[in-house]
Amino acid sequence: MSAEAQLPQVLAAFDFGAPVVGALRYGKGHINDTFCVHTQPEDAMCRRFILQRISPSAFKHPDEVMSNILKVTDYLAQEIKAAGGDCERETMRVVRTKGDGHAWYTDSEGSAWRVYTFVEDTVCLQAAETPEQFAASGRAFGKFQYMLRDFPAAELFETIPHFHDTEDRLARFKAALAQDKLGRAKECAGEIRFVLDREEDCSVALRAQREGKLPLRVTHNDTKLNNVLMDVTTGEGMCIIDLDTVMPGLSINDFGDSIRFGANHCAEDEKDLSKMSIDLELYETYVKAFLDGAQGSLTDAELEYLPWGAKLMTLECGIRFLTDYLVGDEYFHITRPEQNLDRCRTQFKLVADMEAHWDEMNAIVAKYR
Ligand code: ADP
Ligand code: GN1
Ligand code: MG
Repeated sequence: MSAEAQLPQVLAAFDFGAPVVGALRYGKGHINDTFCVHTQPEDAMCRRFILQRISPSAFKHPDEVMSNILKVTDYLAQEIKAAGGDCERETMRVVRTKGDGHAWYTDSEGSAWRVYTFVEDTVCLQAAETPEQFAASGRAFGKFQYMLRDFPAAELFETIPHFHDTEDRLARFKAALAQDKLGRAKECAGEIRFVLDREEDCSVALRAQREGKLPLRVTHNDTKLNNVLMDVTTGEGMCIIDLDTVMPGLSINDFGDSIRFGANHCAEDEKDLSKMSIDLELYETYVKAFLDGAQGSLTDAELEYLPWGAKLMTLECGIRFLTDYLVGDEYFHITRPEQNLDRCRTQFKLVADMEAHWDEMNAIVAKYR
């Protein structure tokens, strides 16, 4: 059943505090089904909420996802309060169900739904319009990491096992390729070669972690620009959203995924690959901003491996898009055929361009160490 078809029972389940006047598809996420719900209190302005069906293909244990989110948002609220901030806007707030006050609702098909208050007076950008906006996102993600530096990581579930385990992503790609169940491999021989030529790279960060060089921290793991809401007045990163993958991870991956998505001028599914290249000025802007936000909490080794974070998150994401294309687009939402193949191609073009500018990427980080 479509998410829309479940809306009447789902909307009836949550305690919005006022009558619901409508719910419309919202946002550009690739994973969850997101709706914006409007309510009309009797004596106040219309209020908005974010309603989401948690993707069953991405998250096998929505109870564990919600347990993590409640713990992390409670913790952040305390940190924000202690720093004199506004916990209503600077972190997500979960809205409970009517009656039993659950943090999520399970529909008649077994899918889990949750509601957040809408963080108003913010914008969600698909691409930075100015370097300042990119810097603001970097400060916000760096600060997120800093605020969670003492969070007890053992309390968190691994919501998607092996999420940024690039070696495992490579193995799953090879399995999909061996099966080639839709006969699509012949359309992407160049992309397949690109991955196989970079097998060794897939182990670089994991080896550094195994050798004890890179520490495990509590990280966001999905630090795209569109996962931070910017304050419309100040332009600063107001609230980090999409907390489904907050779990133990590497700081270089949080840095790297932001670079992958934001330090270029190309949509993730652009067909014209000549538009894709690393913008080293934006890269430098983000390095500085992320480190400012992290307030000295990163080690020397983490700083040294930041460029690897950028390259590996881009390579890994391209491998994930390619794998999903080979198996028939089961994971990432698509709105047209071959969208996942196009997404893979932009990522690999970006990896190649990072390789061509590798010395500069390292030199920029060295300036801020
Ligand atoms: P996905 O996992 O599919 O990316 P997200 O949790 O990122 O889903 O949400 C999708 C979009 O919904 C975001 O890009 C943002 O535009 C919007 N959004 C999510 N949560 C909020 C919120 N609390 N307030 C305002 N907008 C939100
Ligand atoms: C997904 O959920 P969203 O759209 O913010 C994905 C990320 C990918 C990204 C690529 C849980 O992010 O890992 O990097 O698409 N999230 C999940 O755009 O798999
Ligand atoms: Mg998102």
